Parts: sequence; C-alpha cells; structure tokens
Amino acid sequence: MLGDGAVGKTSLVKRYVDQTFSDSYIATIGANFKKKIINYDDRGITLKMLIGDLIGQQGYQQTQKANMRGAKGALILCDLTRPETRESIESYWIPLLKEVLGDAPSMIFLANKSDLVDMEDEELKSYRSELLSLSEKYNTKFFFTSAKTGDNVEHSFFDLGLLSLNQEPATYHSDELYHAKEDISSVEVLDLFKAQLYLELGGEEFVNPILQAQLPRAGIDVNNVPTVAQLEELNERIKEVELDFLGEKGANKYYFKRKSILTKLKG
Ligand code: G3D
Ligand code: MG
Repeated sequence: MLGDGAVGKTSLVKRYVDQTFSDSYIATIGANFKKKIINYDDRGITLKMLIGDLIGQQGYQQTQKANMRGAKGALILCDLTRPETRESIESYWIPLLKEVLGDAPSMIFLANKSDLVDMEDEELKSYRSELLSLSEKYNTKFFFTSAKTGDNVEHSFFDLGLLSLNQEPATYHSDELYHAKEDISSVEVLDLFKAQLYLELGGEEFVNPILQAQLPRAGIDVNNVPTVAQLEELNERIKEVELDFLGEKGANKYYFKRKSILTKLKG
C-alpha cells in the first residue's frame, strides 16, 4: 500500500481485511502487515496475499524501500480531496517502487475517499482525466475507492492479485464502464456493452448466448463496424432480454447506462 500520509492506506486495508472503518487517525510508523486469502474460483487459483501497509510520509525512503522488497505489486493511493497527493504518485511513489522492483512493477492506482466528493463536479472531471492518462501511460487501471463505504475495495485487491500472478484481470469494472472515455469508436461501444452485461450477469457463459442471439437481430456482424442505429437497436434488444430477469426497474437502469455509453461515441 503506497501513497502519501493520510490518503487512506490503513483504512483501506482495514476495510478489506476486517470489514471495518474507523475515523480515528493514527499515523503508521514503519509498516503493518496483514494477510488475506483470495479465491479465484473460475481460474482454480487460491492466492495468499500479504499486504504491507507502509508509512506514507515522504522522506522515510529507507523504511519504505526496505518494506517494498520482495513485493509482487502495489496499490498506489491518492486522496480525491487533495490533488497534490495524485501528483506524488508519479513524482515520488512510482520512481521509488521502480528502484526496488525494477522497471515494470504491477500496480493499480486508487483515488480514495470517493464518498467525500461529488463525482459530477467539474474539478473531479479533470482529476479523473489526469488519472486516466496516468493509468494509460503506465498501462494499468485506476479505481475510485472508499474505505468508508467499501466501494471498489474488493475489486482493487482482486485485480492487483491477478496482476501479481501475471494474469490479465477479466474485464472492466463498473467504474470504468460508466465513466468511459470520450470519443470512443463504435467497436469500443459494443465492447463496453458486452462488459456491462458481463458485470451484470457474472460471466462469459451467460453473455455470449445473449449476444449471439441479439447481434444479428440488430443487424450487427462483428466483422463490420456497427452503425449508431444498430447500436441503438441492440440496446433496445438487450433491454428486452433484461426485462425477463431484472424487471422493469433494473432493465431501465442498465438501458440508460448503455445509452450514456453511446453518447461517448465519436462524432
Ligand atoms: P494512511 O494510512 O494513508 O495514512 P488512514 O491513512 O487510513 O490512516 O486515513 C487517514 C484519514 O482519512 C482518517 O481520518 C481516515 O478515517 C480517513 N479516511 C480514509 N479513507 C477514507 C475514505 O474512503 N473516506 C473517508 N471519508 N475518510 C477516509 P481522520 O479523520 O482520522 O484523519
Ligand atoms: Mg497508515
């Protein structure tokens, strides 16, 4: 767990391992270690994860480096209410991690305390786009997390575990989906539709038959680039399917989320 002081490293580990959150802040001196077992049932893998929660105050480099040794990956946190903590990811934490682990460490960036900010806020939009370009630059991903509500906490450790095993995380998580980049191609839209179904239904084996049936009905052939009208038609058709197992309310919710993905389409 890396990141400046008070970004929420200790709280996030506590939330993940002990399922608790407390508001009293005691600065970590040195490092604390906790264990967690993760079962990747679909891959037949059980991972025993040792989580090192390090002192975040900059300057304690010897302590920090000593505790990074042997690590298989890192969650690097910043605090959504303090933009300067995001800047230290690149100016301080990545260089330090690379010194110890070599050029391409497994890492995921976390923007923590999402419960304290309004996600639609203009300032937040620029924060988000900074994070997006940071994660693209380092060929990884980021999550908005909250140790208080637990939002995306499981996803973060789950995916870091996979990266540490040199395994590709399975698919998008909801955060990336619904905060999709602007100006995406129609193929990317279709890919996100698929990812959304995957999330909602929990696996390829459920998603593929639905798409196999619905794509031709919307006139989509995966060998050709889909048109906007075809994607809109597909959205309608997926909604029909979802009505069956989600009911009106649930089906509508996802229908509008996909519609919002469609608005990101280039042109
Ligand atoms: P650190 O280990 O990175 O130094 P801590 O950070 O986990 O000790 O957290 C520092 C402060 O931020 C604590 O509050 C903690 O409760 C708060 N905090 C951590 N994560 C979150 C979060 O997701 N949401 C909110 N609202 N607060 C969070 P205090 O008030 O004791 O300083
Ligand atoms: Mg701490």
